[in-house]
Amino acid sequence: MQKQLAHTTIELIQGDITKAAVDAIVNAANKELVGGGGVDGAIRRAGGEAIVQECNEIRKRQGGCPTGTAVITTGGNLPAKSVIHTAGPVWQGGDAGESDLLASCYKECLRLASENEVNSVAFPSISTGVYGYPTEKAANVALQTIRDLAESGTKVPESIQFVLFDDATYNCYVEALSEL
Ligand code: AR6
Repeated sequence: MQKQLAHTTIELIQGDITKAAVDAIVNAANKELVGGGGVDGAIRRAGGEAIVQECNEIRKRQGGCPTGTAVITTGGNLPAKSVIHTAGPVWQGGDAGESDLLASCYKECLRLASENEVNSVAFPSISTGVYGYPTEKAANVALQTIRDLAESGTKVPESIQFVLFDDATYNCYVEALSEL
């Protein structure tokens, strides 16, 4: 499924983000930038040591990647040239600023994308795995944040994909995009 928002096409795909042939893929990382499971583990395995090394250098230089912010590294052996790592919020019931922090992840990733001449970017469903953010709510935050940016005239990549791993997640994003 896809939808045009101003100059940006949003496309929903079911699959494995490590295979995405785009300028940059986004990693649902942690604020320490140490490898984890889920999509983070898959990206580090497929991308190789160059990604791990750059994350280690960033951690030494600036201490990591606070929740709601993002950093960019090489894509190593991935088809994507770069990986944008962002740390999503851990779901704590919804009253701990989770939605603003999740929106900030999408904004910061897209800001880094623009600064680095990224014309096509692929996102996973940030925070909805280990971090427990309800997928339906997260899909609305993700898509509404991108729509607001695209329609405000902020420079955003021409192509934004969501590469969603499982049926339930894909279906939540289809529903949210249909209602956008
Ligand atoms: N391609 C696309 N999506 C994937 C893939 C893949 N190869 N593998 C898993 N997903 P999660 P979080 C989906 O847990 O909730 C890590 O340990 C998965 O099904 O990866 O932000 C980090 O190091 C789910 O829909 O990320 C952090 O410590 C979505 O990606 C922590 O987990 C996000 O699930 C971050 O947790």
